[in-house]
Amino acid sequence: MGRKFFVGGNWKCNGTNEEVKKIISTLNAGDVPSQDVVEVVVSPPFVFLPLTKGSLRPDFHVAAQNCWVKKGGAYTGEISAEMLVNLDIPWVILGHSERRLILGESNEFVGDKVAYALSRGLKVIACVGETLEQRESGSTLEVVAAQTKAIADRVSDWTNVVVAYEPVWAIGTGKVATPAQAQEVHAELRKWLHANISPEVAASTRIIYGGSVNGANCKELAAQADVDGFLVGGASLKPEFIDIIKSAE
Ligand code: G2H
Repeated sequence: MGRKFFVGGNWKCNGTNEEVKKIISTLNAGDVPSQDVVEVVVSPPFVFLPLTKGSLRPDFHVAAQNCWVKKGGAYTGEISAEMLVNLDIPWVILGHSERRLILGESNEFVGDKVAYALSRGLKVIACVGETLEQRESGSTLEVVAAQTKAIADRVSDWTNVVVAYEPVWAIGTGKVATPAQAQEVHAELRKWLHANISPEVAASTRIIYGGSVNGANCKELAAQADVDGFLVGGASLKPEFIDIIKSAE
């Protein structure tokens, strides 16, 4: 079964109004493969969602970087899945390691968020990945399996889920996983989906790689059999994001 290449741009907590307009105009002018070949989603900070949604080319889509775990209400500082749906934002990134590690989001909490967001009709980029310590102690697969299981325990329909494998030691460090390291974990994750969910979900779910992806290293990573795209941080703020999108071809 063909899995359409997916490229996400995670702008994280960056940008001014002027800078966001500039990024959008660069994206709008970019010559990229058609939507039949690649699905592109960019994720600005919440405050820039309406601006981005309103001025971004129609073949690119928009994601929020997080949302609340249940229906909105008295949760100061949170943004609900309902609000994103109301603004016609189709995607949300959940379980990014910066939220897991800095804000203490547990596997179970991320699983609950993924299930709730899907139940409201959002599509989810669900992030998993091990720290350097976990890799060095040989527990990479155990860690990503536990993170994925917490989602699988709460989700039965995987149609609207993209899994982003982001080794924490490769995030924003310039230390990208080698194509072989990425392929190894992606293949193991797909095996896990096959054994624990279904052969169909394993074959159709996109597993994308994130962690210091740039215009220079994307081609070789994209050539790996189980790498179905990227979640790009730093380089998604720069014109080279267009080159990364082109690695879909
Ligand atoms: C990983 C990635 C985007 P960067 O967090 O999600 O960021 O490409 O800057 O390592």
